[in-house]
Amino acid sequence: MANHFHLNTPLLESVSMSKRVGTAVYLKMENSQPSGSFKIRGIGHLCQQMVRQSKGVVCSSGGNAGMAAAYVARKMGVPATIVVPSSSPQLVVQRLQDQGATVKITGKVWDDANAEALRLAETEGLTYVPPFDHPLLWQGHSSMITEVAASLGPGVKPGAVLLSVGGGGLLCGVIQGLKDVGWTDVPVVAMETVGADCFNAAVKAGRLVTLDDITSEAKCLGAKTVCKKAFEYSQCNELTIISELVTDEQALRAVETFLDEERVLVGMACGATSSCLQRTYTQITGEGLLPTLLGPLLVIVCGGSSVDMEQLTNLKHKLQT
Ligand code: PLV
Repeated sequence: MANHFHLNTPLLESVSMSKRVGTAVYLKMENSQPSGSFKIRGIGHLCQQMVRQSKGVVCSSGGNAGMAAAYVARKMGVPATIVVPSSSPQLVVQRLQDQGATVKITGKVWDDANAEALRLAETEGLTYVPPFDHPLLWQGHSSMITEVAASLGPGVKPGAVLLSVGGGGLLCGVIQGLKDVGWTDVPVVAMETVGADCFNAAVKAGRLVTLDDITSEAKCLGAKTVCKKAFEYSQCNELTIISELVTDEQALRAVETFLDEERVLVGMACGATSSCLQRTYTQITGEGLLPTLLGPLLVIVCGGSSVDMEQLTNLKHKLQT
């Protein structure tokens, strides 16, 4: 068996975004991972440590963590049960089944599905694979920053990292990676959509906040409470984490722009991240987002399997963009 499941993904310079923003923009193409998103880095790492003797894994997911767990379990030869909420599109259920997983639909949002996954782990003796809240996941995700450092070469450091936040696992992994390569002074812009904004709510309140509901169409960002570690990082003086919100409409427009400019179809989570780059340099540095920019912008193109042309058309119709 290979010593890891993820790929070393390309770091591409986006000519269109660089031109619009007025500074170099680099895209870390996590959409090209075998399971369709960055999640395989952390989940692959966690499963390698925890799953060897297991009779099966159970993962609760908005979709993409489940895709990673199903892929890794198939490669390890263990059965996978993925619990998703009813808000996950049928497309995701189909893709999980295609990976050989048993899919269970429980509740309306991820938190409901997670309660069921924990119950199954207990009653069926399955290994629970969390989608975002575990140190092994963050350690696995951190490899994406080590790769970026190797791709950029010595002496080049990003001016900021742009990423999306669901439950906060990606944020924690990227921060760990920044620590590993000595880039803790690089600001992180943490993007969420309105209605899936548990990190922003926590930052504003100065404590963990549980949202009443997930009202955004960015279902894969739909955890009601961000993980404690992500919140702790937001309170840490040595790090600069800027929490930003965009509307679903803005995220969807960014998905379309990304398709036109980069010829890649991404989901709403990536749309939330890349919507930041619809702005100009002056807007980015002048509107309180970033004080100055001392290097290229690094965008984590997180990927995702919950989008196809039909889904995109449905979303456009729903949001009337
Ligand atoms: N999705 C998780 C959590 O959902 C999941 O179960 O798949 N980009 C994509 C494509 C994602 O799928 C996710 C999370 C994120 C970004 C955000 O990552 P996180 O949860 O580690 O902050 C509820």
